Amino acid sequence: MTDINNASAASSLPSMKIYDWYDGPYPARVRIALAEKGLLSQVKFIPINLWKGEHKKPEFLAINYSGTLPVLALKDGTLIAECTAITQYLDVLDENPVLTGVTPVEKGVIHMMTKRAEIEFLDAVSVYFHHATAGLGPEVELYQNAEWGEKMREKAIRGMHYFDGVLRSQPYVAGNTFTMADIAVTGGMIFAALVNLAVPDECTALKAWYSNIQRRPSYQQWQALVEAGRPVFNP
Ligand code: GTS
Repeated sequence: MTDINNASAASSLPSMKIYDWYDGPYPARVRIALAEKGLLSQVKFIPINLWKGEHKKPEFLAINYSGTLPVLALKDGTLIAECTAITQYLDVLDENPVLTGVTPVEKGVIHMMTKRAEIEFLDAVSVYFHHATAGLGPEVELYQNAEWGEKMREKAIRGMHYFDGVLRSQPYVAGNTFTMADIAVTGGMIFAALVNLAVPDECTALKAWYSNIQRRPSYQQWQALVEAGRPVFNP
């Protein structure tokens, strides 16, 4: 039987499109946020093939000047890029923010830790991937600086140690509850696994925290979406 209250709540939500790539670590941040908010069914995902460099083509640059995924497109034509901005938008849609904080202090700390997760960890892994490995391949990686990439690999490992230290004294990255900052560190862990950047053995608090995160329904829904989105190759 249809739950009338839920049906009307769902129909009052904007219909959304998200340009992303099925197993991308940054796209994972938004997909996990959508799952946490129970909004996955409100979104149509439009695949932009990173490996073919579709994100650097003029058609996509017109959608996001930065040439990165994900991008949220609303029915009225508004385009929102940047995982943090997209998550902030999604979190307040139902006037029940559970990921980005309610009080001024919560909002400030969560934003700080999210940014720190990007600067010290996730973005560093990304630069390592694009500069010190084959990255997306020679057709897409038009400029590489391996030395810079290696420096960013070291930075990412330092970032793992930093978050390990944070998680030794509190259960989640921004304090006592799961927030957008945990999702940002999760993006770093997903990217690190993709590029075989191992978490140092001594980072036991980070590893324990990640095991917890991987048990959350939102992470498991993300994994299921990755499997469902994996392109089928016909040899
Ligand atoms: N600051 C951006 C954000 O937070 O959204 C970074 C986004 C980003 O780098 N996205 C990756 C990308 O577009 C997607 S993925 O690597 O996680 O799949 N990378 C392509 C490139 O050429 O940098």
